[in-house]
Amino acid sequence: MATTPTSTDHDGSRVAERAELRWALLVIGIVALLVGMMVYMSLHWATMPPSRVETIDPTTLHLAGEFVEDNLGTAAEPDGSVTVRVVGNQYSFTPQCLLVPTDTPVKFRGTSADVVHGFNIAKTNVNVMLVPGYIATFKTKFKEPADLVMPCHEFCGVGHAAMWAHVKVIDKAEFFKQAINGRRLSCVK
Ligand SMILES: [Cu+2]
Repeated sequence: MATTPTSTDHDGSRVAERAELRWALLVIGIVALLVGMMVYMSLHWATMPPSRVETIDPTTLHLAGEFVEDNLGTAAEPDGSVTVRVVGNQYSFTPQCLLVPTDTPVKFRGTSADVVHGFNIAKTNVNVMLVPGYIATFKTKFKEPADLVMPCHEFCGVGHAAMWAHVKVIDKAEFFKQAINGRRLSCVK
């Protein structure tokens, strides 16, 4: 006995068609929203460049200015905060161990001497790119003493995987005992 399509089969395919259409519209909507966001952000950035861009000549970092070797590391500021200056180059960071206090506003200022490097301190929100020619800044606070690792997270060449440093967070009182007379501190041994 031959079977003929019943009206129920017909309804079923129409229901499926409608469901497919709904999902297709949803996907088109999401794609349109993302493209719209990209267009908006591109235009917004193109018409309003960042208000504060600090540039620096990456070829003379070691000769003069803020990033000469004996100015790198952690410095106590008169307002009680600290500034950490760091340089990335293929394939290490200088200093190799950053010393910072707990419970104190810390400002990182970093740059690169050659290619783009990543500045990331594990288990914290510190995450910024070191781009040659620009000074990257990042403000944060560390809650408790810790030994943290700081891997480069931007592929920077064949030695990238070996490019990382340490961050040692020590008690605030102990830190400021060491930081007298404007000394630049690090935990490099
Ligand atoms: Cu790297």
